[in-house]
Amino acid sequence: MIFGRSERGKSPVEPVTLKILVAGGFGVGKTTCVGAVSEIKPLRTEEMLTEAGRPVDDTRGVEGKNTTTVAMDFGRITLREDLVLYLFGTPGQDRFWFLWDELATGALGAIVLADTRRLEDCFAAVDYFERRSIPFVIGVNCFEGAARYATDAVRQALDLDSDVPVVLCDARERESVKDVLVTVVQHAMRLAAERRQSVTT
Ligand SMILES: Nc1nc2c(ncn2[C@@H]2O[C@H](COP(=O)(O)OP(=O)(O)OP(=O)(O)O)[C@@H](O)[C@H]2O)c(=O)[nH]1
Ligand SMILES: [Mg+2]
Repeated sequence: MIFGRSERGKSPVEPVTLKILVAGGFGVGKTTCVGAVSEIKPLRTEEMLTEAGRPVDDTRGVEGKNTTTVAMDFGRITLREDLVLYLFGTPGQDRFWFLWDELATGALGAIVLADTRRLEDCFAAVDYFERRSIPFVIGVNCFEGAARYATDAVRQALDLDSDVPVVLCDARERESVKDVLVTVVQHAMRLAAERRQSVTT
């Protein structure tokens, strides 16, 4: 072993690092999602929801929730030895919109988490990524007690382009979130290849 070289003399693989956003409405499971897959202790910026915030914080449908993200979540996952994702969870509340442009800079793609009981809460995130041509997939976070809808019904309700992947997931399950991340990376790669091709032809 000579200064960090592996025993067999192979040069260490320099991984490609990609930035992925985890977005969606208030309390849809963004912080949970980053925490479920991150291999490092996720950085969180949670603050207590207070009585003072009640008039501005719309907690309908998430009454059990007592903290909220005020800046971002940050985590990391190695998908393959040569591919590392940095995950940035956005704050869910409208009053933190000013942070989004900062977080979105350099992002390869995004997951928009959706709760079918409050589907309209993810409209703003969908609009945001559509306008900026940032590839995104919809991750329907299947809360217990929420009605299950076919992915095509969700696609229709959100008026999505036919090529936007919609996947069902459980934000608490590592493997489930990992599947959504693989989907977003593949989708972004496919779009990038298509865009390259349309430039060269
Ligand atoms: N049953 C169930 N509960 C979930 C799931 N995902 C998240 N939760 C719970 O829902 C609540 C909200 O989760 P968070 O991860 O804080 O949501 P968030 O989107 O980060 O919220 P904000 O940052 O405030 O917008 C927490 O109490 C979670 O434990 C899920 O898939 N199923
Ligand atoms: Mg959060």
